[in-house]
This record gives sequence, C-alpha cells and structure tokens, in this order.
Amino acid sequence: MDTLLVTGGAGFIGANFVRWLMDQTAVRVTVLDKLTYAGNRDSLAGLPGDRVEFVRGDVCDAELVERLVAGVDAVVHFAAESHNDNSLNDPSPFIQTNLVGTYTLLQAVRRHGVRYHHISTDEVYGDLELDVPTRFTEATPYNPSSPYSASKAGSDLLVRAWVRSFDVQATLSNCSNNYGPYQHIEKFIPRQITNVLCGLRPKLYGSGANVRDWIHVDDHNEAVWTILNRGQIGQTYLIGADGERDNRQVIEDILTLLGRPSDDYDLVADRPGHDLRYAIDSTKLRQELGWSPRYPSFQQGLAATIEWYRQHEDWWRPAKEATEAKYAQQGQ
Ligand code: NAD
Ligand code: TDX
Repeated sequence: MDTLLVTGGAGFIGANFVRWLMDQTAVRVTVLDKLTYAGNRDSLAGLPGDRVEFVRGDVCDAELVERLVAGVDAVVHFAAESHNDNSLNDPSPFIQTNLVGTYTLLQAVRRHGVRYHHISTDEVYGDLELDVPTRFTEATPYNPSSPYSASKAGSDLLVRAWVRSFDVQATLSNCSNNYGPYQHIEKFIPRQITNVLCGLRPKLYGSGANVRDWIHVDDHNEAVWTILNRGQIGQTYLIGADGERDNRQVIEDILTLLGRPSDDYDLVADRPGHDLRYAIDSTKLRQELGWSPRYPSFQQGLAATIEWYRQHEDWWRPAKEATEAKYAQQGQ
C-alpha cells in the first residue's frame, strides 16, 4: 500500500493518523477535508510536502471524490460530524456528512476497486448499565441513542451492505473515546484542561457518574493501520484499551495534575439522552491481528495531553470564546 486518501485528516484523529503514518510508514497521503469548525490546517503543520497533499473539499462532492479515489491504493474515512451535543442542536449536517458522505465514498471505491476502511464508534451499540461486567463486542446489536450515533450506525450499515452486495473491499472499526493532542476543545477532556488553563471551572454534566472507555489516539491509529493491512474484508473490529473511568474521576485527575483542588468544578445541566456507560471488549482485534495498546496508562497519557495543551495555546485559544459561548447558551 503506497498511497492513501485520508478523509477528515485535519480533524483530531485524522491529523494524528497522518502524523503517525509519516513517522511509522513510507506511504504518501492525500488529505480530503472540508475544514468545518472542527478542522484545522495547523494540525498538519510541518509535515513533508512531498508525502502529504492537502485538498480542501467535501466528501459529499461526488466528482471530487471520484477523482481522488481513482489515484490511491486505499481510503481511510475519518471525516464526520463528531460531536453529540451539536447533533442535539442541529442534526442536519450529521445526516449529510455521515450518511451521504459515506455513500459517496462507497460508490467511488466500488467503481475503482479501491480498498476502504471505515472509522466508526462504540456509540452505535447504545449504552451499558453501570457496575456490571458486560462490554460491547462485535456481536452486540446496534442501538444508537443520539442523532450523531444514529448517523454513524447508518453509515456502518451502508458499508456492510456495499461489501455484501457489491464486493467492496472494506473493513470497519468501532473505537471507544479517544484523547490526545489536537482534539477540539468542545470535547470533554480538552474542554476541562483549557478551562483550568483559562481560570474557568471545569463543567461536569449531570452527576458525573457516566463512564467512558478512554484510549490514546495513537493506540487507535496503530489499530487502524493494523486492520487496513491485515484485517479480513467485510469484518468489524472493536478497538479499546480497557480504560473505563467515570467523568467525575477524569475531572478530578485533570484538576489534580494541574495543581488545583480536586473539587474545584461545577455541576451543569445534563445532556439529553446521555449514554450511561461505554465499554469495549477488544479480544477479536488482539487475538486475530495481534494488536495491543502501547500507551502505558491513562494517567500518563492524560499528563502528556495536559502538557500538550499547555504548550499549544496558539492552536486552541482562537476557538475558546466561541466554544464556551455555545455551551453557556445550553446552560452547560
Ligand atoms: P473531528 O470532529 O475532530 O474531525 C472531523 C474532521 O472531518 C474535521 O477536520 C472536519 O473538517 C472534517 N469534515 C467534516 N465534515 C466533512 C465533509 N463533509 N467533508 C470533508 N471533511 C469533513 O472528529 P474526530 O474526533 O477526529 O473523529 C474522526 C472519526 O472518528 C469520526 O468518524 C468519528 O465518528 C470517529 N470516532 C471518534 C472518536 C472520538 O473519541 N473522537 C471515537 C470513535 C470514533
Ligand atoms: O463539558 C462536558 N462535560 C461533561 O461532563 C462535556 C463536553 C462532556 N461531558 C461528558 C459527556 C460524556 O459523558 O463527558 C463525556 C464525554 O463527552 P464527549 O467528549 O462529548 O464525548 P462522547 O459524547 O462520549 O463521544 C465521543 O466518543 C465517541 C466522541 O465525541 C465521539 O465522536 C465518539 O464517537
């Protein structure tokens, strides 16, 4: 595999994926990204110009997608509207990008016989009870809760149908919550880090008992590369690093690592339909493809992430005021 089309490569996980590829492989990459509010050209700064080409455009633009897909060995599709809270305020871009965008790419890879990897989320499975050992597996029925997760679930089903009906050479992965550098500050962990750095109090939805299963973005991306190279066509792989923590614990960790009292946060309005708990069983990926996470612990990864936001204020500061103004309108 010499050339890849990476959609959403100016977003959080996509930008880290392109950076990871530059470090770990010899592939050449074309990034296709619309640069919505969530995309940032600076997230790709400093990468070699002879190996990374940036194209600003929409995954729903069939003509553009057709042309770009025709020139590569594989497509990795990260581009999406990705934030649950936004999907509750206005679902329409979620339907367009996540469903129509995926359909547009599938039609192009079908025509050109190009390998395709679909990036999805554990949220397609709905949520789990607290304090039970149950975790999501590849066999868990789909049961999405929000417009975001429903649009991702729909896009996954399109991929499966294109594999079965048209022999598209696709794999899928559903990963748990990512953290790390270049994550938009609307998301939980960077929002709280940058709040503390700005002298604001972190904001915890509801009671803070909701559990997320955290994985460092580099571990996610190494799993994606593994599946792209060794995954079985038509198969789904769950990606997770056994990182379950409740939101309250995470806020307390952030405050402690930043030298603040661990109770220096506000409880704010809960998210409507807020999923209680996500937890991934990644046995299939570990046993069949030999992947395992490298990041030693959530605590170490979190400390490194805090340090990154401390040192890259120029990257996040321009978005802070507008992001917080939007949350303030929602009482969050
Ligand atoms: P993000 O919001 O940070 O980035 C999304 C990127 O897609 C942005 O650069 C944006 O400009 C681009 N984009 C949006 N609409 C587009 C369009 N119509 N055409 C072209 N580009 C467009 O998202 P992220 O957190 O990096 O998530 C990437 C993928 O991973 C998504 O598919 C998401 O569902 C999935 N995922 C995310 C997580 C997580 O914890 N963040 C976990 C599991 C799966
Ligand atoms: O200020 C906050 N306070 C708070 O308590 C924010 C922004 C969030 N939360 C809670 C809500 C969730 O329980 O923190 C948890 C994590 O919230 P998000 O960062 O919004 O992530 P989540 O809704 O879990 O979805 C994420 O993981 C799965 C990504 O945004 C999705 O793209 C991915 O599919």
